[in-house]
Amino acid sequence: AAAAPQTSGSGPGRDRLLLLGRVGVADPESLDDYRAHGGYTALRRAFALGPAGVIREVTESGLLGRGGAAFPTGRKWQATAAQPEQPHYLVCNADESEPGTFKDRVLMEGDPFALVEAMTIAGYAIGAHRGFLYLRGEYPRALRRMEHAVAQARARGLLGEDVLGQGYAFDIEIRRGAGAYICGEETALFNSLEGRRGEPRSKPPFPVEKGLFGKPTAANNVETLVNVLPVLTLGAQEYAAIGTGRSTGPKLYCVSGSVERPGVYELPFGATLGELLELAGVRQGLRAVLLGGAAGSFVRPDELDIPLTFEGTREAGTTLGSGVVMAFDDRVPLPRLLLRIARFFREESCGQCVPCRVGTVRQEEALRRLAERTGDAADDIALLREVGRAMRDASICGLGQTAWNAVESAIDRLGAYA
Ligand code: L3W
Ligand code: SF4
Repeated sequence: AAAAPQTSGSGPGRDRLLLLGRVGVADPESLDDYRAHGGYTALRRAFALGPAGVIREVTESGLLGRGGAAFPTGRKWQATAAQPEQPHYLVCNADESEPGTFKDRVLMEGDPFALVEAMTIAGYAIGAHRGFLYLRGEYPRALRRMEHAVAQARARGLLGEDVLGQGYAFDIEIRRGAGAYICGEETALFNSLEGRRGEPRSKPPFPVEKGLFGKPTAANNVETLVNVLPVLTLGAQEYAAIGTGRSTGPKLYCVSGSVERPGVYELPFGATLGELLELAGVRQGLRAVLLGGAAGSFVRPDELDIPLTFEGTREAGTTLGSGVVMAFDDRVPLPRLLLRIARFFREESCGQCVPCRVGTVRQEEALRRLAERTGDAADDIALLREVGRAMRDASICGLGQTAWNAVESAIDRLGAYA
């Protein structure tokens, strides 16, 4: 996976890359090169603003979480900072495991100091002195780069007892995941960090109140944190002018499948799906696009004018998720693809709650019968709907709640099995 060739276009945020600008340009192993390319100006501005000033900027920027759920980052930080209980923790969710995602990997491999700087700013804002980077186990190069960046920052006084001589103590611990998709769910991730089984906890209480080790915790995705750098260097107003009213700033997209140039693309919110696919070189015979990953939904080739914003995709009955865009041409057998998605959910269900544990098995069985034409198609589709509803309504966490999304959209929007 690599940062793909980008085009400029016109309008706010189109003239430069705010997230990928250093990827493939600055040496990811050189702190000096990072600084020569604008590194650590955001942290200096953060110290000048103070923690409350940083939270104000982030809130006014309109930054929404990039892990898939689009929660306002300023509100999360404010709620964590306001908790009287100590200590506070920062957790960076780098357990990027959604099928079709590789944007956080590109950021960590290509611009690791940016994440170190952004985590330091987040820690400062929420009043934390320890930050944990929970890194997907299957990302060895990202691990090496991040370990090197943390060590360099520590050696140069940019982490440790007295960051930048400002009297603020902050350090980062890197922990590797062990291959379980569910550990990307924030509370399962906390359990994993605490040495327990990686099973989601019921929410509320939300992590801002009781998170890692039961303490106030802000958990943010890698891309969310890296966005804080342009928020501070541009200022909230200039940042908020990029994108649309509700979805501000730049967004990374992981484009894969039947395209000429798969890779990570950066565009301001508001570009259309068709525009993105054109950049990636969509092939002839496009049959469907899976938006939002395995937990997302399929759209048809006649729906490419969907604006890529959180609200625009919602209005179109789909989701942006964390920015996965998988294109499929008419050579891809849809029933086999759906079966593969179902297998993923069945394998990755943690098994803690019945609707998901049993539902993901029943879903895969019905899809297998449909793919192999060994049952009654109408009965199996009715069963899928019933099981899907139960999973959506009664599962504890997002995995079970979304395990039927893609299949449902394939039946209703693409006419699979019709
Ligand atoms: C304080 C409240 N905090 C919510 C916080 C909550 C969490 C965030 C979002 O993710 C998404 C799904 C898929 N006071 C709060 C509050 N929060 N209310 O806001 O919360 P939530 O529960 O809406 O979502 P979530 O369970 O954290 C689910 C996406 O994740 N997904 C896959 C993601 C995969 C990747 C990847 O591989 N990189 O990101 C699968 O379901 O889009 O929308 O922090 O604590 N009142
Ligand atoms: Fe585990 Fe699935 Fe329940 Fe989530 S919904 S807690 S993955 S069994």
